[in-house]
Amino acid sequence: MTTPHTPRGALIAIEGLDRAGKSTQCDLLLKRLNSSGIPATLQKFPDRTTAIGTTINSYLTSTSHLDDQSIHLLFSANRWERRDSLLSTLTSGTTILLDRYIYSGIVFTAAKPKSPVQPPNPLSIQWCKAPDIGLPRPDIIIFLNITQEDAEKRAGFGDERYEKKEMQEKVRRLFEELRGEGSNDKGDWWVIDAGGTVEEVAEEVWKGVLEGLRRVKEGNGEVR
Ligand code: DGP
Ligand code: NA
Ligand code: NA
Repeated sequence: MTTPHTPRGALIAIEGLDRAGKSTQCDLLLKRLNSSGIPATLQKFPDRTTAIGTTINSYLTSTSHLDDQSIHLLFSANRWERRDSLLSTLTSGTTILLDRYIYSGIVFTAAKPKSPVQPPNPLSIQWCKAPDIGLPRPDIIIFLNITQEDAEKRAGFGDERYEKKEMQEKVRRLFEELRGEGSNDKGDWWVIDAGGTVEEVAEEVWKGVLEGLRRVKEGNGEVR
């Protein structure tokens, strides 16, 4: 007797600079997946609801200080503490949308000013990547691309620690660098112009997701 086989869910990461509209687009995409018969759920990172997330939140809102290395490891730990639940959700056939993931983890730390230290540099890309090794890899990465000018015009810009022009410019360059490494990462990057209306962006995101899912199915035929 064979057990009926549930195809696994897909892991879809949404990345971008601050104020690119990630959370809005995640909500819309979540609804669209579910109404299209693809059961899906949302996981936001950092997940500020856990004990580690509470520490991260007080760091981001600048009510506490932590050295660059410690906060980096806490951001990573915040993803690790969700790993089992991510994997079991995927196995049960539910697709997961990630509002930020390891790519933010890498670039936001690597963008920080480096202290003059002996190699190995503790803020190098290589160092930044290390603690996330072993976390589930996304099938699809959507990058919402917004200009610095547009980001600054959006409500709330500047509220949190990293929302400063110089930092965001470094983050932008580092994201470009990571995307350039594309073939090292199994997941395909879909770069979407996030300067349009909410509806226009949502349409482009949807097209990217459908095409991404099609490619994954072509690859292993497993995903829902
Ligand atoms: P958000 O809640 O999506 O606005 O993210 C809060 C801020 O934290 C945002 O500026 C991006 C940054 N961030 C997200 N994930 C990480 C991470 O893993 N490491 C670091 N250093 N920063 C992160
Ligand atoms: Na933010
Ligand atoms: Na957000």
